[in-house]
Amino acid sequence: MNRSRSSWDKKAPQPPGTRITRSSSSQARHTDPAETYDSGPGTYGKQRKKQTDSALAQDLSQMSVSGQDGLPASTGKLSKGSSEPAQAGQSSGSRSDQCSPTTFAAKPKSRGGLASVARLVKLGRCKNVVVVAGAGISTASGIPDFRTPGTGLYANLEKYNIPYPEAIFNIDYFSNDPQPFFSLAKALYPGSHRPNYIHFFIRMLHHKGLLLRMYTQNIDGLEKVCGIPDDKLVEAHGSFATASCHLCYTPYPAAEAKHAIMNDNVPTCSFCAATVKPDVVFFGEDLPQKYFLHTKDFPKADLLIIMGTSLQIEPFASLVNTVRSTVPRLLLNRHAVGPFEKVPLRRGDHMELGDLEDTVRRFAEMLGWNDEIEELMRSQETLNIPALISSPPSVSGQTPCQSRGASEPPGRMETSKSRPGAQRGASSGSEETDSETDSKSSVSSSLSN
Ligand code: CNA
Repeated sequence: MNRSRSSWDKKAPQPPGTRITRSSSSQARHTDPAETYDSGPGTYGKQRKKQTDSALAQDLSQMSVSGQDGLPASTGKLSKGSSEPAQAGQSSGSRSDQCSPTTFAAKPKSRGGLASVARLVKLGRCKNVVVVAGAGISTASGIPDFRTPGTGLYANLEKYNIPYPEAIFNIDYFSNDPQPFFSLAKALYPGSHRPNYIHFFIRMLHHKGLLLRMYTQNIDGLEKVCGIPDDKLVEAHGSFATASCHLCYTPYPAAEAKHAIMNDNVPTCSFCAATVKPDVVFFGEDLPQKYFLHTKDFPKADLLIIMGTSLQIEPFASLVNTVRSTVPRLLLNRHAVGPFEKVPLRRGDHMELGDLEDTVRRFAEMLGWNDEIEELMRSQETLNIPALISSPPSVSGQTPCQSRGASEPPGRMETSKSRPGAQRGASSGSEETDSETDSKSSVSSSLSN
């Protein structure tokens, strides 16, 4: 039985109840052994901090206050296909925005949104970074996304003989005819693609001890291949790493499921004989339990980076509205999506539009991380790509008919027809922290660029 959209809304986190101050979030900082080679905030002395703080104050004075709490409690609808490229609020992304750590502190006026966020990171104001990602982070690895016109999977589905694009991930459709999904799965199974610069940038966030969690919609497994540890990763739409019966959820050896699918056979459940599928979440299915970590993570986040997603799939898309209203949100994508389609942008919202790999590379250069990322990539080049398929059914940690949200409130995957109220109560808090002041300042930069 499917739960309705509104039932999910009721289960949505209430950020004010879990508000944390900047100091408490600092205490919650995650550490990593690799932090010993951290080239981040520690390299900036008091004098530089003073300089940059005065630049923040300057930004603040230039800020257009009309952006303050500009979003109505309930944001506009984002229906399928409505995410046309938005121009307003777009930062230039021009090469002139490229700044070395030294230059952007000296020339604050030339900063774009990307540089403003880079500066916050370098100032040590972002220690609980949450990354929200979609198929756009893997197109540079040669995996098509869903919705990019021309190259996206939805534009190339004739060969699957399905009535509408989403049918390929519709559980009822699959129940009736699994072949379209199995044909697609053959192309998507992990093992033949390599993580790209964007994946390694996220891994570097972890190395620096700044990654609170990455929430990915991707099912390609490239986050794990590039070394983002399991406890830092939420694969919200599942993965090919495990498999189970689509009806009774009896686990099935993933390697056997892969073998059958790759050889055009249909794996069947040993318990009820229904079709087995990889544990990729379909429309109408519950999201994995781990997804509910978001109720703790998002209120704790001090920077949200959204990359390579059209924010069209619920409930995932609404996560971006559950950070505190003063937390900077950075969208890196080809075009504006979700709340970034609104004009004016919310205070603290930045977007850098253009090719994602190019943007992330510039971001890494601003942070002074580029060499380390390239070194990391080089060191992994010679490694074999793990297939990430586990054979024993017990690896999934799931039990039949229990795994998919029997006790916890399920989040079921839906294509976004309407956008639930943004910032449910998130702006009601009255405390203002240092990081909130930064957030205003960086918005000013965004609006004025
Ligand atoms: P989507 O709806 O196709 O959106 C992708 C977004 O990324 C779009 O806004 C694109 O404009 C943008 N984009 C793509 N390439 C680039 C680029 N090079 N530079 C900048 N922006 C780019 O996909 P979503 O992730 O939003 O949708 C969620 C679906 C997609 C999930 O359920 C996934 O399972 C599913 N999916 C995953 C993969 C994968 O695992 N790699 C591939 C295809 C689809």
